[in-house]
Amino acid sequence: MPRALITGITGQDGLYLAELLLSKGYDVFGMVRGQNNPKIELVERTVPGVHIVAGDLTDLSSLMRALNTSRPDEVYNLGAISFVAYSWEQAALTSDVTAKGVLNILEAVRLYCGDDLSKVKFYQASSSEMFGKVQQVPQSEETLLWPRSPYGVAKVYGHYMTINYRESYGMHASSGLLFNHESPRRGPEFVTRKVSLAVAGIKLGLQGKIVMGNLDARRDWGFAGDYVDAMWRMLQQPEGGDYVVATGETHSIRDLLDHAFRAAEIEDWEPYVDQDPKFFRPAEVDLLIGDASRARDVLGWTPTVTFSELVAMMVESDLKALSDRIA
Ligand code: NDP
Ligand code: GDR
Repeated sequence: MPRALITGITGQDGLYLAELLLSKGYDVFGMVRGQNNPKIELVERTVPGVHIVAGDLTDLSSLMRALNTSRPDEVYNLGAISFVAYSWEQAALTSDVTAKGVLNILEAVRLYCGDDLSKVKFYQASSSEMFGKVQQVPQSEETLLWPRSPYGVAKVYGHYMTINYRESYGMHASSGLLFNHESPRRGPEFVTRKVSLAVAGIKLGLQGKIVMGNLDARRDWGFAGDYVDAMWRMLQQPEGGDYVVATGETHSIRDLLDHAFRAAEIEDWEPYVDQDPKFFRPAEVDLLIGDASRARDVLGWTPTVTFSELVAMMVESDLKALSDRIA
């Protein structure tokens, strides 16, 4: 039975990846930080069978302990401070976790492997945010990185450190340059879920309006369930590598609002949407659209959920959850 250790198990991707690996017969270990983390209950309920291990990406010895307990064949580093807007407010903490945390886990894996670095395959959750002020359209593995936030800068560090461990030590280390991916499990601070929750609330008469930031930014949005499959496929290759994972379609926040309100059968959304400068970012990433040809050709990966299906899935899920709550 293969064994996997996932950092960030309590997040959106951690849960989908754990489900996928369990379905493939893996013994799955999920690393959880903090004392009595309340999200342990979510993990136990959603993916029963996952073994919880304690650890924090800022604490190297805790990572060594997590590795010694789980004895993994594959390590998926999904843990991060991942909310871009928040990264300006806590830039140093973001750097400690999202940048230096990658070095800590790479170093822990290297020390754990000793003389046999082929023992563990490593996945780093890199991001389209690294393209920032994009230097090429669409963005591929070859596009120059130009991050626009402390989060983006931290991810660039983790990305190059992963490549460096592959090149320095011959480690099977892969970096997935994943574009935005969403689901009904997305945190409510991210724009898609903020919108799906608000639209459901407005439809049910629980909420009057939604207050947004920049409606002109464009993103390449896919379904998280598809994207964790790409992570797994990377680690099944004979060698580590870097792969863009994206749908190749881009939509504005306005398009997102259009689709979400339409999914709740509300045609004219303008009266329900306000804007507040507090949701605008000091530096914006205006346009993301990925070229995932390499993932398609080498990994045999393609997305299965369209943008409209994704938005409808999220609105329907929130409508159902909110209706159940008020019933
Ligand atoms: P989430 O924000 O949902 O999850 C982040 C996870 O990181 C949580 O489990 C969180 O734990 C954990 N974490 C935070 N701080 C630490 C720490 N100090 N030590 C260990 N774990 C920690 O993110 P997603 O699931 O959406 O994303 C997974 C990864 O992929 C992240 O690295 C993200 O940056 C990256 N990514 C995500 C994309 C997306 O569109 N979703 C696109 C590209 C990259 P806790 O619950 O305790 O806070
Ligand atoms: P992003 O996702 O920054 O792309 O990072 P987010 O959903 O937060 O923002 C997307 C775009 O929407 C605009 N926006 C708003 N965003 C939020 N959160 N709230 C609002 O009210 C709002 N109004 C407009 C933003 O300005 C932005 O342009 C996500 C995270 O998952 C990262 O961890 C990951 O690396 C990248 O996706 C790829």
